[in-house]
Amino acid sequence: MFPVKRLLKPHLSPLRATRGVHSLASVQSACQLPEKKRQGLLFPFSELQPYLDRQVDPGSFQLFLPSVEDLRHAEKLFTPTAKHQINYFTSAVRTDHAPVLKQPEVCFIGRSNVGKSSLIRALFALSPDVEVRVSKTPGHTKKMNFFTVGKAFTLVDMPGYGHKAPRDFVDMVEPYLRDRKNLVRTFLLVDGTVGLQKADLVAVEMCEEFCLPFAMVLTKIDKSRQGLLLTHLLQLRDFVKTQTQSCYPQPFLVSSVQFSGIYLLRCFIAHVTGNLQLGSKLT
Ligand SMILES: Nc1nc2c(ncn2[C@@H]2O[C@H](COP(=O)(O)OP(=O)(O)OP(=O)(O)O)[C@@H](O)[C@H]2O)c(=O)[nH]1
Ligand SMILES: [Mg+2]
Repeated sequence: MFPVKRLLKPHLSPLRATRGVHSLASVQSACQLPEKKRQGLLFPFSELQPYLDRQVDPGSFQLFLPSVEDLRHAEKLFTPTAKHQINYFTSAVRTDHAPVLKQPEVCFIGRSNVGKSSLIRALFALSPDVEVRVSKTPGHTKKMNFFTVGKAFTLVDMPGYGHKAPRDFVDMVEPYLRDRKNLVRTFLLVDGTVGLQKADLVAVEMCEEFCLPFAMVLTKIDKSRQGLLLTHLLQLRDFVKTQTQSCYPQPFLVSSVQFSGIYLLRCFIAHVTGNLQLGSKLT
């Protein structure tokens, strides 16, 4: 097991300015909290489960259920070292300008302001000098931004669709989703305070049309009352079950502010990019 200091102060290149690491950025720090709080951060569904109707099977919300040890192993991928650097790589406005990379890639799409950049910033919180820009103003991210995680995988932050989104969202994102050979998983973010919206269906249709393996993520769960959040979660699960073919059946719950679900999502990314077998060490 890593000593706490090592996790809170990961090795950083001396050439890069270092900002502070969030106090909840690591599994180790979450594990120091009281049991209920820890469980809620590591496995956010546990907070909603007591409110679930007995008729509803909780299993469908816990299909991906790694151990805390798995979460710790996955976290190593998100912890920079001299040999394993995490960097902003480049931006592109067109797929044919996108870098040719061999590593498996994951991308984040969703409505403008849903919290894509904030989520990526939280995933990279152990590498705080990687700059991921977020804004209160919708339509902030106007390009596809590529981040490399050592030689393990690439992560792409996409511009949003909907209100004030770049006009060419479809022109930019559709060819990327259709043609990107190394894309192994698309994360489609849905705002947890409002649930699935009409505008989200465009993105769902794109993923379905190209038979992309994708997963839904409910964001900003710190902002919703638990009853409303559970309603949105159940709606989303039912939608995925009945209306999609290539979506992972379990929606993920995250708060990029409170760090709920961040460790679990890191683990899922490590797993789908082929870097982590559950129950064993990093591959
Ligand atoms: N309370 C709360 N606010 C959040 C969370 N995630 C994002 N936000 C806020 O939502 C706003 C939009 O966040 P961004 O991450 O920039 O959203 P985006 O999806 O990247 O937006 P575009 O780049 O415009 O497509 C910002 O004000 C964030 O602080 C969250 O988990 N909880
Ligand atoms: Mg953004």
